[in-house]
Amino acid sequence: MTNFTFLPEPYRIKMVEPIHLLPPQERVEALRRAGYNPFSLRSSEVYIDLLTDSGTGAMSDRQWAALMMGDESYAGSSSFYQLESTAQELFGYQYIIPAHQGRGAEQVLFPQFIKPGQDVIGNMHFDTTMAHISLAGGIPVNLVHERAYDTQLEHPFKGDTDLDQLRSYIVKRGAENIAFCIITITCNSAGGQPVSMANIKAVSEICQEYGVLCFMDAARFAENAYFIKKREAGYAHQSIKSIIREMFSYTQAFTLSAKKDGLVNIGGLIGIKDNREWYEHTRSVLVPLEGFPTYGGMAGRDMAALAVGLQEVVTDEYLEARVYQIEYLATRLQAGGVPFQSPVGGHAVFLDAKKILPHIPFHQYPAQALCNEIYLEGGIRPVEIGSFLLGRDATGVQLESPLELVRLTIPRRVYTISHLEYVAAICTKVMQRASDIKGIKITYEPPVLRHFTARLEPLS
Ligand code: P70
Repeated sequence: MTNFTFLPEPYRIKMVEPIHLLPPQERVEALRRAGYNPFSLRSSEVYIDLLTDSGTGAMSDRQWAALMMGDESYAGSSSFYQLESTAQELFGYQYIIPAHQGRGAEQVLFPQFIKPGQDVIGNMHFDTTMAHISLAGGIPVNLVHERAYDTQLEHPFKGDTDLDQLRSYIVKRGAENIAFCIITITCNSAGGQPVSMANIKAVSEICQEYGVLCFMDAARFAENAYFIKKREAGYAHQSIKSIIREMFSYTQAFTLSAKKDGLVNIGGLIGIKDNREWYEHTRSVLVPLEGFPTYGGMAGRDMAALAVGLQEVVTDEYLEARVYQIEYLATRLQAGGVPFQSPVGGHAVFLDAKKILPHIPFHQYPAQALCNEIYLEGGIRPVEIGSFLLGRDATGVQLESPLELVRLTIPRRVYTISHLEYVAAICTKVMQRASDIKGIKITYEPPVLRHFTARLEPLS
């Protein structure tokens, strides 16, 4: 962990949204009603909501002002052209296509490239990305370096793809059986871990050598660029913008959930570097799925706010404060003896439930049990990233996740250091009674993406 001096948030509060902590007995009842699945809690039952950093951020006064200037024209909205030119300039891509959110972008782009039975390779696919690859008939394959699975191993870029594995996988499988490679920045499922520039470049070169297309899942592109600036030799004096330009120069297309580093509550983008044919085709697929190409599922005002968000997110001042909050929480958790994926990434601290609850086997969902205890202790809502999220194989057998993580996801510009102090104190208290915590079992589950709506019950 780096030594740091105290860094106050670079903003002040202009409007407040009250939050309330329910009394302990009401939290017990709320969790029971929610089927021991924090996704089913009402937000009014949550004191500090760390479920996700997606669409939960606070917009700036400049973004709210832009919202009022949104052009709601169905076709040719001036808000779209503002967004298009901002994104073209930022990413260095010729073609920008709006979508309602990241998975909207995925469902438009992916099926164009995937033939049934082909693989889609990458460092580590996020779960909606996996779902869209599978829906298009593809097979998602993760080739992240194995150090991502060791939560105590210090390495600056634990989101890197294993280059030896990448090469041997392409050779073994045959390039014709691979639809494309997609690099997820930052690597969410491994703990928001960044990918180095050297690795992005090398993945792109290997793909090029074998004729495999190389794309980016770019949800947290600015946080990734910040880590390159801070951790990778040769980038300390480069601007975030020029780092972003270089990162995207190595890929041919991207999907982007604007709900993260776009600093807006809803929105997404597809970027195509220079292939006119892909662009024309993508636009025609967009119309029935997401909408006309100058709105693609977004309101004019949301596109206007996103154009401003893309400018704010690339400032050093914003990114420094963003990453500082995560590091601050990590430092306080470390002081309380709570183990987590280290070093921390850009959007969350991922607690290591395997280490905290070694007595609970994966099929009793230790990370889900820990999420529930954190809610009961202090009204904080984390999310499970482990075997409960992973699900079952085709024969119905529960899969074992290599990592059992509890994600304390920090929304952008929403909470202050004092909220994070509280979060650390609550997690430390739960840690102290960890040996008394019991596993949990599923009582109802839907067949796909079960973690959103499943119901569970604590084991006695
Ligand atoms: C998250 C959310 C979304 C996401 C992502 C990457 C790398 C694409 C998408 C899809 C989803 C989530 C998870 C748990 C609780 C709530 C929400 N990630 N690629 O929090 O984008 O959501 O806009 O369709 O991380 O990590 P979109």
